[in-house]
Amino acid sequence: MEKIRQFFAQKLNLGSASNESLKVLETVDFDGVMKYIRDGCCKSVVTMAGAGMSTSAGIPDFRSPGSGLYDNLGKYDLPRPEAVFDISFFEKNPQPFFDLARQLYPSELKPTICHRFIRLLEQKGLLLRHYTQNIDTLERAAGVSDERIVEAHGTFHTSHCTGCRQRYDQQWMKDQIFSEDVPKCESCGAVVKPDIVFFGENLPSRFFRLVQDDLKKCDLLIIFGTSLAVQPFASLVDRVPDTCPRLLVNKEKCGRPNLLMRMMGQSGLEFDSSSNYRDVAWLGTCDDGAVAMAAALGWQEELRRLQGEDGARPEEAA
Ligand code: CNA
Repeated sequence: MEKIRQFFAQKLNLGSASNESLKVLETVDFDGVMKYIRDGCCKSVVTMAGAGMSTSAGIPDFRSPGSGLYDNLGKYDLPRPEAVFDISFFEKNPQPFFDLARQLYPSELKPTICHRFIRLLEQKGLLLRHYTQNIDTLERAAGVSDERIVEAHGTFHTSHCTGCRQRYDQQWMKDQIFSEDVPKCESCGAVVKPDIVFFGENLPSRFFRLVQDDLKKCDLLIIFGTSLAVQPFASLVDRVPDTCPRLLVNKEKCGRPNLLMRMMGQSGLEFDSSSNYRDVAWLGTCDDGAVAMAAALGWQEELRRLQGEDGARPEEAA
């Protein structure tokens, strides 16, 4: 009965009294979340990441005004900015995508301090899973283990021929991108496409396989550097238990659902609502946020040591 009351109270936004029993943070702010971690209240942290986590590695995001990709596609004469990542457009004309990839591919793939923080969460035994929309492989480069990462929008790590499905590795694709040609399969001559998810393609089966159980178990959700504008990824924030605190580390507050999302039953993040009992926004860069968290948790030295690493995973370095 209590559960039913709580469900309706939350849906109807009835206010703080009804949420009191769901509240696990002493204070609904950054310090409250840090205390929750320090007190050992969470063991299954899920992190969500977007392009903002990699901008300090020299990779622009999509939507930041001025520096974001969507503001800089004029010369490609596209029907709309998103077309460059649209599978039906790519099938007809892959050139703009590879031109853009050449421009964007960083000369050095160096993880940021925030990527190292994810590795540190794993080393501390707290990271249940890291869900990333990023395709830049920087989590791998930071040494986060494969089993902890879900690359929800695919990855540049591997590529496949669109004809015979032959697989190619990241170095092969990088060499092709810089050869200024559209990459073609060495066996059948068809276009080779990086294994990233274009608009109009399905997300990897690994995402759907893991998401259900992971989010049910999640006892702290940390969201880094995303506008939460792309579905179904953005809807993950709604799938954690009602008692799970949600910390956003981003340059701007986001996560409020639009009308369509509300109609689909999504509530999103509640920072400024009077009934908020668990959502915290830390506004600033992902790197500064990671450093602030490490300081609050007494992990600075370990984070500094990880940052000094070259990124090779122990098994690769051996
Ligand atoms: P987005 O919509 O461009 O949003 C980025 C968000 O990050 C915005 O809210 C920014 O304000 C914020 N932001 C930018 N820089 C920082 C920073 N240094 N610290 C904190 N916040 C910052 O990007 P999303 O990831 O939300 O959109 C999803 C798309 C973007 C996915 O499909 C990705 O594949 C795609 N993408 C990925 C990459 C990458 O792999 N690095 C780069 C560009 C786009």
